[in-house]
Amino acid sequence: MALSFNTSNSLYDFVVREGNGVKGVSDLGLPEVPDRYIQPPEERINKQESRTCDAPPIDLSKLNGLEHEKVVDEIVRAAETLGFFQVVNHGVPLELLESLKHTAHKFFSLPLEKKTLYRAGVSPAGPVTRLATSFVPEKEKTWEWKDYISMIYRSDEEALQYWPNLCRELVLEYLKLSSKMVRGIVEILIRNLGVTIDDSKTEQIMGDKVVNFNYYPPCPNPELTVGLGRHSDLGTITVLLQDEIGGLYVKMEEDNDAGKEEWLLIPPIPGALVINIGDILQILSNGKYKSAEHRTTTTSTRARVSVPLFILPIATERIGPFPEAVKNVGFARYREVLMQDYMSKYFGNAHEGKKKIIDFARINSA
Ligand SMILES: O=C(O)CCC(=O)C(=O)O
Repeated sequence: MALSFNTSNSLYDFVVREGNGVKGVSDLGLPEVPDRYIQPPEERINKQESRTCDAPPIDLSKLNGLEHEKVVDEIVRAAETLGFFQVVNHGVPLELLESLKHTAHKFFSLPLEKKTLYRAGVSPAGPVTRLATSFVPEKEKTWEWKDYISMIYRSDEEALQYWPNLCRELVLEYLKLSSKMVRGIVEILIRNLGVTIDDSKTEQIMGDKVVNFNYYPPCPNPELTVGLGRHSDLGTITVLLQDEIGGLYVKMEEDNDAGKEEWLLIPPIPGALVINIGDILQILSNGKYKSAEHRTTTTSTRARVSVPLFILPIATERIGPFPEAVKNVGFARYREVLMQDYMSKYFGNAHEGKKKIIDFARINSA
């Protein structure tokens, strides 16, 4: 098909309005990406200048044995420093993880008319499924090389009715089988703040769940584009399943001696899940835990998939630092915000880094 995208409107129509997404662009086999995908030099990812994170994965099975305290320390320390860690022996069967990746590929290979049933604002399921491209294409100067579908979990019945046929049972099974691990990690982190955790508090912190299938199709110019721009995650924690291609880079809190940003590659480890701290847990912990900025590369040869599971408080919760976490520091770094308002801020902005978003809750003098 000879498509030339002479105007930004024609590209917008093809990618966003007609729902072809960036996969549609990739399938055209263009020799170069359209200008709209070319990142400014400072946002391009220099793989050569980045190091690989060499932290070994944390073995969660050891939480049940003599090394319990050591594993707790490893989790807490990772949350306080990089804000990212990997876990193995997490209780989710490896075949299930393989099926999720395989099914994500299958979903994005569906014919357009089948996929677009799940488009934001089109699906009869309203906000329960959301097929989209980039992050907020209406607002972004430069688009991300990524399509995704979000599946928002409110009940099994709703998921079974509205999520894509192809994956609804599998994703529900994943939610069920990962819930013990998720709860265990969140409880360890909350208890370490000196907060006594009961069922209602747990629900307050992790009442909502969203699973995405992210799809990064092959890209003719990986050096000029990003799969996902710099952002931190919104919620309490995220559990990320990545495939063997990899491409996830995390920003270290401190710049290097030359005053330059340092990005670490989180390498794919067979069978592991990546855990990262979200903005809300940074706020609840009064800044003790870090929600790190991260972003992803694109690749020229194969499509990459990843499956994040976002754990977040329900929209009506008021979120502010736990009094115990304030006491530890002596003052509050964040004010209380309504989760719904924080979400509106988050989804109303392009991926331009964490500061712009979390400053919404920051107390200026802190
Ligand atoms: O694809 C990845 O490795 C990261 C995904 C991610 O950060 C996100 O979906 O927010």
